[in-house]
Amino acid sequence: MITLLDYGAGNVRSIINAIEKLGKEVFTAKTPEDILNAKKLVFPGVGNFKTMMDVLHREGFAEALLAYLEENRPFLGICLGLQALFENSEEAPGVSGLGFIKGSVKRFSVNLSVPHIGWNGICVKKPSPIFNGLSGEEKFYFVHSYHVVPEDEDVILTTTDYGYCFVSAICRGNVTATQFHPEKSGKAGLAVFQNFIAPAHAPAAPIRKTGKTRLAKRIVACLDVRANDQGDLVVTKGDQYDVREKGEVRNLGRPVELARRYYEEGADEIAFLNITGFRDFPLEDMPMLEVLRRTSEHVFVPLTIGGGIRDYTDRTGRTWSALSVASEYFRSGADKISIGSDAVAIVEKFLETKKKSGNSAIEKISSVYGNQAVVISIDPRRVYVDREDDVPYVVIETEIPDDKGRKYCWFQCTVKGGREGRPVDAVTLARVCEDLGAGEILLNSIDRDGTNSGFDMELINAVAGAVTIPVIASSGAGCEEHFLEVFTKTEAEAGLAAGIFHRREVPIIAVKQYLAGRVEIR
Ligand code: 1PR
Repeated sequence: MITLLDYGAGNVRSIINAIEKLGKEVFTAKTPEDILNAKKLVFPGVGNFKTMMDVLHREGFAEALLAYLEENRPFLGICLGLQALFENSEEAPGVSGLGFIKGSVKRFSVNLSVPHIGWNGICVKKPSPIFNGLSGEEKFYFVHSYHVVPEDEDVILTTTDYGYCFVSAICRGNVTATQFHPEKSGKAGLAVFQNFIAPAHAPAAPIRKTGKTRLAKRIVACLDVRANDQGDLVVTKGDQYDVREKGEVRNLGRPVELARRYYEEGADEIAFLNITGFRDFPLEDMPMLEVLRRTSEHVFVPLTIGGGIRDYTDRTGRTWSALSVASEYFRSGADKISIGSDAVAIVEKFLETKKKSGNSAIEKISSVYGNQAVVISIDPRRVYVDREDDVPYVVIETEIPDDKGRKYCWFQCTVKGGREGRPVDAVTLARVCEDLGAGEILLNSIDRDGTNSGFDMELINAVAGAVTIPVIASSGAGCEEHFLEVFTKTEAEAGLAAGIFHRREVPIIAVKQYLAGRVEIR
């Protein structure tokens, strides 16, 4: 029996699923005594350092946890569960951590996107049974803006490079804690859990004295999901957002099965977009929650879910906040939520009032679950103009003139699945959303969607150049070369595709094989 300390933030379902997949039962600690009685304790953390420490103290968990650690009993901390062991964090000045390890937690100070999101390597600094059977060359999934800085070098188990070298796991006696998420790190992550439960009879990963690790470019498989005319939830795919063919919604497969297939084929992340979420009541859309729950039983890479995340009033007159909708998605297995239409409304309001309301879905969800959990999905369309100063938007000079020969365009944001254009451009939208607390941009293009003609490089460069958070390039992938192009000619950190994967035209593995040796991949 493994005891899990769940203080209520984020996605612990994946951890439970990972441990259960390995044949162990998980018991969730509800009282400090449960911690003291644990045989093996897993402490995952997501979100904000202060929120976590407040809850640990309020529930009496902090004292019990420290007592458990001081007795050198088996412990696996994950992400914030590593940071909690330290004395303090720059994320919450004045708030004390558990102080079990001397040292502090610092924000990344790099000329790179922060949060550090994605698959990166580890340099193992001392032998540990937690890495039994691994080569030490595997990549693990990270998502964090802060990293630990221990005073005592002896506790360092692994380091990772992101701008500079930082400590990505520590170990002191039976206490091990990782900055990366084993529950989201595919087979290598499952091996870490297995070793925590019962170390494999295999050598520990070799120690690496030198060498740097590199963050991989991510390949994301996207599943646009909606009910078809018979009421079944299906994966569909549009051409420039039109998902109907001969009047019928295209049916390209079942969401859970398809997600599992993409995980097995090596997808680094899976995104589900509930494309009619804007007009449905998402919390009544139980099949979608069920899809997430069932997917997270077998898929151990990050899951993003989008569609319908906004404040709304249901048929009975009850009001739901965007935060409560997001919370339900996180509880059902999502690691990140993505906001589309509502982000446009939020930005329009911000531009009108010139101030942050503090109440928007972006601000609220990021303050509870962390910036990294909030993705903004943008659905822009090119609008051509004669001159650069014709419109009050960010205009670019384009190498792809329209049929009238016009060489300037802006990228108009749309809502409701591209049905309605709004007076805001994609570059401004991305900038404002970053400022409000978004952690990542999923950048679609209605012009390129489903065309197989390649990503819109000009759009991606315009947006990626305006923000410091990671950008996922989406729409138009037709072959392996398109991924190479987007990773070498833009700052995009991930490439997303749908049609070519669903139709089995280009398998994920073919994309990976083509990129290997050309760009860093997992
Ligand atoms: O507005 O917050 O309810 O969210 C709705 C979400 O659904 C948005 O993220 C929006 O992008 C998405 N969406 C709405 N309508 C459609 C549609 O297709 N009719 N799908 C839609 C967007 C775009 C991509 C697609 C890529 C790659 N799909 O995610 O997967 O373009 O496709 P490709 O590789 O085949 O070119 P809200």
